[in-house]
Amino acid sequence: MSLKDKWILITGASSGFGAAAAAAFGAQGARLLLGARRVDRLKDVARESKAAGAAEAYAHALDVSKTGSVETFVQRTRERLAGQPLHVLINNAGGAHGLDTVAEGKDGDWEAMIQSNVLGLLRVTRAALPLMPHDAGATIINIGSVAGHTAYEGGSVYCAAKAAERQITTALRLELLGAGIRVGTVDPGLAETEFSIVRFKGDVQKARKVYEGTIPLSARDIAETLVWIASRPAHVNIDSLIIKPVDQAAVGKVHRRQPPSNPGKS
Ligand code: NDP
Ligand code: 8X3
Repeated sequence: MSLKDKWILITGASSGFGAAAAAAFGAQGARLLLGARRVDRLKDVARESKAAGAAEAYAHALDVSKTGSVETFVQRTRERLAGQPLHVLINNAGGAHGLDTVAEGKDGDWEAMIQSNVLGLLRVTRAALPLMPHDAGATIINIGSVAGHTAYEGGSVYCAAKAAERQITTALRLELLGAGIRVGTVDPGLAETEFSIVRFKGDVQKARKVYEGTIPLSARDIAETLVWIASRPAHVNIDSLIIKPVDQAAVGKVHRRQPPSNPGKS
C-alpha cells in the first residue's frame, strides 16, 4: 500500500536506523514526525528527508526516558496531525550503555537502557495509540535486536531490555487484535551506526573493532525493511523479523576477513 502523505512517527530519528528511516519514508512521499534529544541533528534529518521527497517533516525534542517529554512531544504531534490519523509508529529510540559484566555493572547504564529501550517504548506507544484510530494498514514497528533472543557476556541488561521489547510487542499484538493496527518487531544483528560509539561512551576506535573485517548491516538496510513492512497490503502483519549480516551466523559467531598481510605491496 502507498505511504504517500501518510503520517509516520519515528523515535530516535537523529542518527542510525531512525535517520535512515526518515529518508526512506520521505522518499515514499510520507509526512514525518521525528523525535530525539539532539534537536540540531534532528533538524538536519528533517531537511534531508524533505529533499528526499517527504511531503512534510517536523523535528521535535523527545526524551523517551521522561514521561513529561513524551507527553509534550505527542501533544505537538496531535497539533501537526490536526485530526488526521497517525499511520505508522516506529519505536526505535534506544541503545546499549556499557559492556560490563553484572559484577562490574553501573546503575546509570542499567537505568538508561531500561528507560529508553523498555519504558520509553511503552510511554510513546501509550501516548500515541489514541492518535491511531481505525485506519487500514496502520502499523506499529518496534526495534528489537538479536540480543533479545540470545544473551551474551556484558550484555545482560541490554539483552534483557530487548527481550522485554519482544514480549511487549507480542502482548501489544494480542491487545490490538481487532483494532486494525498491525504490530511487529524488527530484530537486527550487527549494524554499523552510532550504536557502538554510544555503548563505548565515545570511544570510536573500540566501536570500529566491533565491525572490523566484516560487512555489517547498514542503517539503510533496516530502513528499507521498515518501509517494506509498512507498505504490505493492509491485511498482512509482519510479526517478527530477524535480520543479520551474512557475516554473522549467530550472536558472537562472526566471520572476519584478515587484513592484507602486506598492505603496501601490489
Ligand atoms: P544510534 O545510536 O545511531 O541511534 C540511536 C537513536 O536513539 C538516536 O537517534 C538517539 O537520539 C535515540 N535515543 C537514544 N536514547 C534516547 C532517548 N532517551 N530519547 C530519545 N531518543 C533516544 O543507534 P541505532 O540506529 O543502531 O539504534 C537504533 C535502535 O536499534 C536502538 O533501539 C538499538 O538498540 C537498536 N539496534 C541496533 C543495532 C545495531 O547493531 N546498530 C542492532 C539491533 C538493534 P538522541 O541521542 O539524539 O536522543
Ligand atoms: C545490537 C546488536 O549484538 O551488538 O542490538 O547486541 S548486538
